[in-house]
Amino acid sequence: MLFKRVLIANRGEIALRVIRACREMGIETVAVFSDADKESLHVRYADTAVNIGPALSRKSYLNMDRIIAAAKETKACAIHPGYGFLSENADFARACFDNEITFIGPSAQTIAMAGDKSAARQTLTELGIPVIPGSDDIVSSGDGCTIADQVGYPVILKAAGGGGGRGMRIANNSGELMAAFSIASGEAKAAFGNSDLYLEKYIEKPRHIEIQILGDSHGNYIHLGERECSIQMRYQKLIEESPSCFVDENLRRKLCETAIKVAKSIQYTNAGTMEFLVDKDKNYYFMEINARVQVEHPVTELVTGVDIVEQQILIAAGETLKIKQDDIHLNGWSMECRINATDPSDNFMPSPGEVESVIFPGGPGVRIDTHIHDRYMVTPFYDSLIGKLIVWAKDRPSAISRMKRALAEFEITGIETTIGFYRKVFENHSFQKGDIDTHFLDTME
Ligand code: MV4
Repeated sequence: MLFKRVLIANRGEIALRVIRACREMGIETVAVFSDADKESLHVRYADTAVNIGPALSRKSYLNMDRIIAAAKETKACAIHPGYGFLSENADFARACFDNEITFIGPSAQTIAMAGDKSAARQTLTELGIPVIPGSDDIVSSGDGCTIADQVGYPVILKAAGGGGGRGMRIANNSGELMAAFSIASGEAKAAFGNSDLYLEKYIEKPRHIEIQILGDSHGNYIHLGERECSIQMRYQKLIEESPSCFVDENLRRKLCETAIKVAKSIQYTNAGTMEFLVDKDKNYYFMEINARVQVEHPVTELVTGVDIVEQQILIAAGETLKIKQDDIHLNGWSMECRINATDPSDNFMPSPGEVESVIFPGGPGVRIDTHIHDRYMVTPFYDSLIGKLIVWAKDRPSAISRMKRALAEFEITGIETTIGFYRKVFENHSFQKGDIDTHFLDTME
């Protein structure tokens, strides 16, 4: 039996995305909201809404007890966590389970395994899955030098306690490595309260390519092809597309087989993403698992025709995947621009304030996922993502033309956004040729 009522433990565009899926499936919805989001669309669109506390995330959207209590009060039988907030929190998944509420995501155990990079690396190496050559565990500067000599310079130090690029340091020789150790461990200690470091061979100018998978609770797995996510700044993705023009049939088969192998090895259920770094010679290395629905999921939806959020709900309800691998064909090309309330002329600093007016693009092949509207107040409390512009067309050149057309129609007044910046990116010849890697924006003029 499908769920009667689902609580959405999130806000913004992803809360709307989940509410829309539920509504189409005939499932009632419960929104939760902070004091800052009283007027938000997710509150209006849901059948019921519960205030869960002050604006600060820690006191509302991250407050497990308040959210579980809201689910019980409203008799919601399942919770969709969206992305961010509690979406990859094993304790929250377990708290749901303990309260007989279905968490729409992987099990608490699987989330914990996905988050334990050292354990994951060990398991995956044993399975013959390519991981970046390096230390299997945290290293001292002495062992680090030995391993660096084995894998060859340049190498990169990464904080064991964190992610998102903080505490990372590159070294081109043993002298630099010694200095990098003391800087990186200090940074790691300050940022994550843990000075432990890993060492890896540094992959120069890699592409970030990820595979979307679905796994049900009966051991069935399918993949939905890749997403190219190399266009990023300071580890924040800005533009994503599917498929990737760098991925040929051979590489796609290998990446997708590997992704499913990883998923099976940790009995991954629900929608998930396996992230890879791919070097210029098409060597690929597994990096990490994203145990949630991702911001960029729409590009996969538009080329596969699969509603990923609907699939998450069906899988969580215990249904068997009805889609078979042979049903999946990557059709055409999709691209997404993340619309952020940030100022490109001021180092992409957050630029909260009131949206005075907004005019959305439309027409053939254009999808907008957003919670903003005229007079919407962008507060400084949450992520600066205020919407996503997604296009579909028959091939990459047509998708680029369509995105340019949509960006030209898009107008937001009252706050700074990334729209104008994307107009420049889509005029860039290297970008148009698909000649991109994770450092593309560092050097784009
Ligand atoms: C790397 C790498 C090159 N070589 N590891 C950045 C965030 C963190 N999750 C992993 N990151 C990287 N790890 C090795 N051995 C380059 C990056 C990297 C990157 C990765 C994914 C997406 C964007 C990136 C931008 C710069 C660097």
